[in-house]
Amino acid sequence: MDHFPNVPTLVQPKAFMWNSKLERMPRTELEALQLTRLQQVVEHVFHKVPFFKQQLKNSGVTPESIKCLADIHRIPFTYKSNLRDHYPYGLLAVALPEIRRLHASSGTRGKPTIVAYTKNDLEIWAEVCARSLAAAGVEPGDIIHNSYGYGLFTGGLGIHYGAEKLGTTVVPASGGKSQQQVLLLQDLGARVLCSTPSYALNLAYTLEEMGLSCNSIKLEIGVLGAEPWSEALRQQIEQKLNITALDIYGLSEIIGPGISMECKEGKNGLHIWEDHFLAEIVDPVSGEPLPPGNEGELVLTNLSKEALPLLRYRTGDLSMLLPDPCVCGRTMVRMQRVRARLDDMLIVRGVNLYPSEVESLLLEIEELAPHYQLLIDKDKALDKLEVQVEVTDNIVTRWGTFEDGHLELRALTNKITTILKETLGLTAQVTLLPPKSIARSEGKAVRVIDRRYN
Ligand code: DLL
Repeated sequence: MDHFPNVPTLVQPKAFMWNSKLERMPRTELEALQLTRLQQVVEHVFHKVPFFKQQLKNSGVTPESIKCLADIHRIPFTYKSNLRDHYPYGLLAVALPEIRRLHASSGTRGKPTIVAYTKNDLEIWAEVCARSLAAAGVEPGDIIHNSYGYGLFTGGLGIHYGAEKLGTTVVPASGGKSQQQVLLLQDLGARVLCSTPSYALNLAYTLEEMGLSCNSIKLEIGVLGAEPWSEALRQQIEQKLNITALDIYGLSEIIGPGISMECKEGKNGLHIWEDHFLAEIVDPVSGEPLPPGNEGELVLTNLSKEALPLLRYRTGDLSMLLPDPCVCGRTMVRMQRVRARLDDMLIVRGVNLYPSEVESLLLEIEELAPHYQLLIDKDKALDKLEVQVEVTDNIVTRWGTFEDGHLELRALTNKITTILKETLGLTAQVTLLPPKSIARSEGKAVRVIDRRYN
C-alpha cells in the first residue's frame, strides 16, 4: 500500500519522544514491519477465530495470500455488529485464562461491546499511551490529573498505565465532583490534565465559579479526547485554563485511547502509531479505499493485538490521512481530527449536518457560552431542530438580569438564526438560555437529544 512514498525521515528530531527509534522509523522499514505483522495477525485469527476464518475464506483470502500491504483490501470489513453478534467472548483469539482484563464500551442501547486484553496487549496499550503523552510534551516526573472515567470505559485505566510507564505521578481523579477536582488540581499541582474536552471546560467553569483564577493551578498541558471537538472549543479551553490542549484519539474495540495523538510541535493532525494500527480511509457508502487527503471513514486493523484483534474495523469516524511530513520528525502518518461520527450526522429537513459544525459557529459568537444542545423532534411529518445555547455570565451582568435583556435576546436570537441559515442552510429554532441551564459533562458530552423515535 505505497500510500506515503514521499515522507522523508527527518534526522534531527526536536521533540522528546518516548520511543524515537520507532516513531522516526523510515517509512520503508515501517511498512515492512506492518506487512510482517499483518501476515501474522491474519494467520492468528484465521486459525483461532471461526468467524474470521469464515470471512476470509468467503473472500478467498488465506494467510499465505497476503503478499503486500495492498492485499489488505481483499480482506472483508469488520463491523460493531459483528462484536455484538458474538457477545461476549465469541471473537476472542486466545483462551479465556490468557485474558488479563476486560473493558466495555457503553452502547446507547442493548448490550455493551466487550473488549479483551492479554498481558502483552496491556503492555502495548501502555506503550502507545506513553508515546501519546510524551508527544503532548509530558515528561517523566510530571504530575498527571486523570479525569477520564475509571472502570469499564477505557479512558481512565488506559491513560493511567501509559502515564505510569512514562514515569509520571498519576492522580486517578476519574469523572465528577468537579469542585473537589479543582481543589486537587490546586493542592497537588498537576501539570497535565487528561479528560474529555467538555469536562476540561466544565473544570474551567467550576474554577471560575469558585472565584479562582487559572493562575491558582499549575496546568500547562491538556490531553483531551474521546469525543469530537472543534478548533473553536480548543481555543476556549486553552484560554480559560491557560494550557496547550492536544487531541488524543482511540476506541475500545481497537485498544482504547492512544491509537493516535497530536504532537505539541505540529499541533495539526494526530500521529497514528502505525506499527500497531494500520489505518485506511474508505468511502463510507461504497467501502472503496480513498487516497490520502480525502475525507472518509477511518478503518483500522490491529497489527499486534493478541486477545481480540480486529481486521479492517469500520470505526464510523470521519477523518482524513495527512501524509505530509510533520515538523516534530515523527514519520508516522497523521490523521485529521475526527470531525464527527458518521452516525451522529443529523438529517434535518434534507440538510445533512454534524453537531461540531454548529459548535464552530456558536463559539464564534461573543455573547454565547460554549454550552449547547441540539434537540430534534418531529413537527408533523417534518424534522424540527432546536438549538439551545447559554449566554455568558458577562452579558447577563451587563443586562442586570437575564429577563431584563429581552430585547437584546430577541436580536441575538435573530442573529444566530440567520447565521445558521446562511452558513449551514439550516432552519433552526434558536433558544437562548441563562448561564448554567444545560447539564455539565462529566465524561462524554451529550450534544444531541433526538426525540424523533421516542
Ligand atoms: O473514547 C477511548 C478514548 C478515551 C479516546 C480517552 C481518547 C481519550 P470509546 O468509548 O470506545 O473509546 O469511544 C470511541 O469516541 O469511535 C470516536 O467516535 C470518539 N472519539 C474518541 N476519541 C476522539 C477524538 C474512547 N479525539 C469513539 N475526537 C470513537 C473525536 C473521538 N472523537
